Amino acid sequence: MKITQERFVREFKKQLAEKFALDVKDAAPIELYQTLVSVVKSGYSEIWRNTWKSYVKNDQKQVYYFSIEFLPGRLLKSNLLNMGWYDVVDKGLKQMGLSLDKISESEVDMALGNGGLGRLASCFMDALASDGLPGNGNGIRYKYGLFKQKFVDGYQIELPNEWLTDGNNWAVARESKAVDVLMGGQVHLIDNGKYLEAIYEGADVIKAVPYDTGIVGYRNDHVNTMRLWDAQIPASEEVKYPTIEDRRRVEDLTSVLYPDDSNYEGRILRLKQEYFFTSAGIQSIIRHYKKYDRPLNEISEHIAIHINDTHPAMCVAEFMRILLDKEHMDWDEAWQQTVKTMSYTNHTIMAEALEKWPVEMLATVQPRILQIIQEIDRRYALELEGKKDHDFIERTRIIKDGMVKMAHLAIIGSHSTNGVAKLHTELLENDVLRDFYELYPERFNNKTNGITVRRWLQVANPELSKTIDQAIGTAWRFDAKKLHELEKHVGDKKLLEKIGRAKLDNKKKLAAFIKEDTGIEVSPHAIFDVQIKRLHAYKRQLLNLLHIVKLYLDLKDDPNRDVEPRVFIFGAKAAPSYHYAKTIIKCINEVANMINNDKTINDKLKVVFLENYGVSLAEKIIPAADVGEQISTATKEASGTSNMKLMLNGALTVATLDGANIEIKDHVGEDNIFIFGLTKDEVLEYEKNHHYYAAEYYNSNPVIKRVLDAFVDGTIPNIEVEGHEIYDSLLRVNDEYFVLRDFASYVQAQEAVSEAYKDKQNWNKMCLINIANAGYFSADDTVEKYAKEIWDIKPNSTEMRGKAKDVY
Ligand code: GL4
Repeated sequence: MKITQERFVREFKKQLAEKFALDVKDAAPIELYQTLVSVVKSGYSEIWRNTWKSYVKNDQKQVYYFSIEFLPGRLLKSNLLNMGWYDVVDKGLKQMGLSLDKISESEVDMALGNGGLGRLASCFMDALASDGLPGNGNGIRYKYGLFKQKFVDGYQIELPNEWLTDGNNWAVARESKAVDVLMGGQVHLIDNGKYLEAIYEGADVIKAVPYDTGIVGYRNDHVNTMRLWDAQIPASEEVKYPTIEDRRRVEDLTSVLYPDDSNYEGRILRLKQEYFFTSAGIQSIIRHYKKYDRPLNEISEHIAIHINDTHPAMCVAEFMRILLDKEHMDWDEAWQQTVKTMSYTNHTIMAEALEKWPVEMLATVQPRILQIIQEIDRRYALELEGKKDHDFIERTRIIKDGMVKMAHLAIIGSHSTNGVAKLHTELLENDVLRDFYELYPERFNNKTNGITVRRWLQVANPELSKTIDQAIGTAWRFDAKKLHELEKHVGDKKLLEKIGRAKLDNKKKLAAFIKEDTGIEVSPHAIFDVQIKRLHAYKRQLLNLLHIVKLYLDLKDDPNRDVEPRVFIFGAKAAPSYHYAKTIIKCINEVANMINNDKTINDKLKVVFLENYGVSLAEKIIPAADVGEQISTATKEASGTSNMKLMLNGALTVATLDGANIEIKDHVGEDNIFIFGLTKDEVLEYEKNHHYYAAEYYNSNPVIKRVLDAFVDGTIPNIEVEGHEIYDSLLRVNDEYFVLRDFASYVQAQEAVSEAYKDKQNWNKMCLINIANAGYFSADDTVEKYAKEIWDIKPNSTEMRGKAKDVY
C-alpha cells in the first residue's frame, strides 16, 4: 500500500470504526494503539508473504537464529520508521488531533529477555531484515516477560510482567504449523533389520504452537519472521491432563523467563524450555526443507542454524536425532551435515554462566537426546585417542563426572565458535577455550557486537538525527558507517552548538520524566552520568556508588567547593535470587535519598535510580546522557552494547579496558574517552598469583577508608545490614572484582570528566567524534560478517539495505 497522509487517515478511521465501532474522539489510547498496529500490519503483510515465498522460489539458503531470549521492546515506531511511514503517520495522527508519541506509550515492551544477550538477538533480527538477508528468529513466547521492578523502602520488589493481558497485536498464531515435542518417558532402540528404530514409551507429547512476528527491513521490500513457540496440550492428549494442575504443568513450560543473566539456576524447567524450543524449531525447519523434495544430505547448503549462547546447544543432538531416527541417515553423514549446519556464539566467560547439566536430568527431559550426546562424546574421545593425551581428552569431552557441558557440545557439534569482542575472543582462544582452539583453530573467529542505529538513534533521538542530516545529509540512515563524515566537521562551531542543543533538549525531556516518575528535580545543565545495565558485581555499580559517596563527603567538608554539578542516573534489575546485587540496589537508593534530601548540597549532586529498566526506558535515558559508565573489571564483560548505544548518542565513555570498550577507544582515540583501571593482563596476574589484598587499599588510602566507613558508621542511613555486607565483601571477602584497587584511578578519570565539561565547545567536539565513530558498531555490518563468514547466506540482490526505498 503506497501511503499518503490522506490515505492513512482514511484507513485509520475505517479500521477504528470496524474494530471498535468508534470515532477518533471517543477512542481510548489502547484502542487507538491497536488500530494503528492493525493499519501498519496490513501495510506490510503482503511483503511479508512475498519475502518468505521468494526464499522458496530462489532456493535461498536461510539462517535460523536460536535464542532463548529476545528483547524487541516496542515495535510501533521502529516498524513505521523501517516502512518509511513514520513522518506521514506522525502528521496524519496530528491532523486527527492525536500524538504518535502518546499512542506509542500504550505499547507494552516485549521483554522476553534479561539484558544484552536478548537485546543483541533483537538488534540482529532488525539488521538481518534491513540487510535483506534471509534470517529467522526462533525462541520462546514466555507468558510473563522479565519481572516488573518496583522499589519499596529502597528494596527491589519483583512483580509479574503480564505483557499479554491485552494480547500481542504484532504476532500471528499459526496453528497449522504446530509440531509435537516429546519429553520424558523412556526410549528403546530396536533393530528392525533396516535401521535402529527409536521407540518412545511414556513420553509426554507437547504441542508447540508458533507465534510469528514480522520483522520489517529498513526501506526495502523485505520482512523476515521471528518465531516464538508456545506450549499447549494436543487435542489427542487432553484426557491425560484432567485437572487444572495437570494442564498447568504443560503450560508452565513457556510461562516464565528465567530472570538470570549470568547465573543460571540448575532447574529442570529451564532445561525443558531449552529442549522445547530447540526441538520445535529444528522439527519445523526440517519439515519445511523436506516439503520441496530436496536431498537431506545437502541440507547444510540450504540452511544454517545459529546457537546463541549454550541454551540452544541441544540443537546439535536434536538435528542428529531427526536425521538418524526419522530420516535414517547413517551416523557419519548426519554428523557431517550437523557440524556444517551449526554455529555457536559464546557470550560470557563467567564460570557460573557456562551451563552444565547433570546426566540424570537430561535423561528425565529427553532420554534419546542424552543417548545421542553420549554417542557424540564417545566418538569424540575415540577420534582423539592417540592424537591427544588422556588429560586433554578428559578436559574437553562433553560428559565428565556425570555432567553434560553444553559449551563443549556446541563447539564440537558446529563449524564456528565466535566471541563478541576482540578481547573476549582472545580470552576464549588463549584461556577459557584454549584446548578447543588448539584442536580446531579454524573454527574460532571474532564478531564484535553491534547495535541497530535505527532504533538507537533514528527512533530514540530525532533531535540529534535531524542535526546530523543537516550536516552530512541522510545517507547515514542507510549506512551507519557514513556517520564518519561528521568528523570532517569537527571545526564547525555552529554544528557543535547544535549537537549541544539537541543534547540539552533531550536532557530537559528526561528531567521532566524523572520529576514525574520519582519526584526528584534535576537540572538539565548538570552532567547526566549514566550507568544502565543488569546489576552484577562484575559490572561494578558499586565502584560508581563509592565515587558518589566520595563526592558527597567532599561537599560536606566544603559546601562551597567549585564542582561541576552532576546527576548520576542508574537503571538496573537484579536477578531475584542474587542477594548481593539487591544489597547494592538498596545502598544506591539510600545514598540517593540521603544526597537528594540534603539541602546543604545545593543541587551540586543528585542520584536517580529509575525503576524497571528495559528497552523503552533505555530509549529515554540514552539520548540524554553526557557520560556513559562502562566500568566492569577488565576481562569480565564479554562486549557490552550499552557502551555503543551511548557513544552513538554523543555520550562520552568512562571505561575500563574491557569488552568492546577497547575497540571504542581504538576508534575515537584516547583523547575522546576516559580510560582507567587494571588491564586484562594485570587482572589475570592477580587472579593467578592471589596476591591482591583489598585491606591494604583501605588502610593506606584515607579516602577509601572514609568512604567505606560511611557504609557502617551510620553516615548513610537505613543500611545497617546492607552497609556491613558491602564492607565485608570488600574487606573480608577480599573484593573479588578489584573495586578498591581501581578506585583511585576511577576518581582520577572522573575528575578529568568534570574538567573537560567546563569547555563546552571542546566537549561537544568530543561528542561529535564519538557519534562519528559509532557507525563501526552497526549491527548491519556485524550481521553481514556473520552472513559471509559463518552462515554463507546472501541477500536478495534487489532487497539490500536501502535499495528499494519506497515500497510500502
Ligand atoms: C552477555 C555479556 O555479558 C555482554 O557483555 C554482551 O554484550 C552480551 C551480548 O553479547 O552478552 N552475556 C550474557 S550471559 N549476558 C550478556 O548480556
